[in-house]
Amino acid sequence: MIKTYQITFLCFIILVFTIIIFSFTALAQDYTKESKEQKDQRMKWWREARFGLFIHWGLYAIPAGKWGDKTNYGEWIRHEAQIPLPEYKKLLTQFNPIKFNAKEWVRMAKDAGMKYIVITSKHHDGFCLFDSKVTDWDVMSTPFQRDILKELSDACKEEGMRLCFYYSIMDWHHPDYLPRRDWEKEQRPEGDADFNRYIEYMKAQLKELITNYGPLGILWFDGEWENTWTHEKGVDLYNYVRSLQPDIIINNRVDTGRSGMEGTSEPKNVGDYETPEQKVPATGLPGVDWETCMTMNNHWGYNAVDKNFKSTKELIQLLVDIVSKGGNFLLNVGPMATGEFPPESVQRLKEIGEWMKVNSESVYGTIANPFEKTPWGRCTQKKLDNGHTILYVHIFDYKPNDKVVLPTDKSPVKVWLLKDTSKTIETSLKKNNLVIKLPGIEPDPYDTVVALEFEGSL
Ligand code: FHN
Repeated sequence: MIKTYQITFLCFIILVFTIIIFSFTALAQDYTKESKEQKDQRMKWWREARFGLFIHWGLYAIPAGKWGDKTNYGEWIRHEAQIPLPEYKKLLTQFNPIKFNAKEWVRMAKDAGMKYIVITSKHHDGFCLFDSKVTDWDVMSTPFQRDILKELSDACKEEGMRLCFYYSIMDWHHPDYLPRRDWEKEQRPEGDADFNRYIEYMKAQLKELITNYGPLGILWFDGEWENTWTHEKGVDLYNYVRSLQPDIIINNRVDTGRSGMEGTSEPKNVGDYETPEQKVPATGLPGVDWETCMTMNNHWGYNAVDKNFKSTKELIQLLVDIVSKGGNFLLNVGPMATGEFPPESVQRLKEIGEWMKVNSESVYGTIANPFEKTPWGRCTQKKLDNGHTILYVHIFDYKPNDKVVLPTDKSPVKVWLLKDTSKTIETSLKKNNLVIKLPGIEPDPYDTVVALEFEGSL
């Protein structure tokens, strides 16, 4: 007669073996070999979202760009101002952003029409905005002593916002990271630095980030360009992160193939999407997923004297230009040391949100437009389940009662103005072109959108 305790022990052994087998399978799987359908499913929310908030925040917000007699620094201040590590570490005792309010940050992003937030969990200086058990170079060693990423994670969950983390491979603090900065080789000799041990440190932190704050939308890698990082290490890290959260999205900067600010990779490189920086590819990047990341002024990290902010009109037209070419827009804010967004950023996010309230359907879930040149603005398009296509005509410089010419010989089955559906809009076909006669309305100051529904594709 088998005793109860024997059955219990047998079940326990089976459970342990199951967990071990699953773990080895998950770790051994090569996620770069997934099918198109699997990737499409994983990328679905991202392709629908089109618009996200980038946040660069850390100790560098304290000097706010100023060191010595210079004021043009940003998040690279420790390297560019050649600040010895012991000097830079003094900033730790000054980090106390008492006005930080995660709910406020998430609300501002949501009200701006943004669907995901990418925040620097650790930038190149190695400082961690989260409570890491593998380093004291983190927010818990500051007077603030609150886990910023945990508070942000809770606020994102509450607001239905996708939380994503930026993580720098390059690390100017960790003793095992190589190479050292040229100017500090004497102050910080390599000693017994072991890059493979640094990779284990990175993996331990990535496990913390995915396990304690997830599920995450994106792991946004950066700092991948130094000679210690290789394609093989990139493939390994891609698979490691996917083994922890298989449906996570990872950008192309996990690997070594990024061509600088162009952000494009070679076919052999891994990463789920390309990352042009501070620029919009002239004709988009056909056939691949891509996201332009851009600052509002000239700095990623907060700089107190940089008032060169792009206007709301420029930012909205950038969003539309990027989306019209099939890309996502990741727009950056560099919060101040107080924990607040700069007022210029707050104002722009609010104004973008007012435009998105009326026009967001012409952004979300759209794909690259079918036309080459549209001098009066841009087009975005959306495929409907019934086989119809909605074309959104974005007129940047709307003149009431003017005409807009589209290079198509198709007639729409329905035409309407997003900002005022009561208006009747006349269209006519002339020499294989569709002419839209614009109603005499007060145009939107940034971008007036006319929607046209067609049967089939354009
Ligand atoms: O060096 C970083 C820089 O500080 C910033 O984080 C940008 C944002 O994409 N990425 C790197 C430069 O390509």
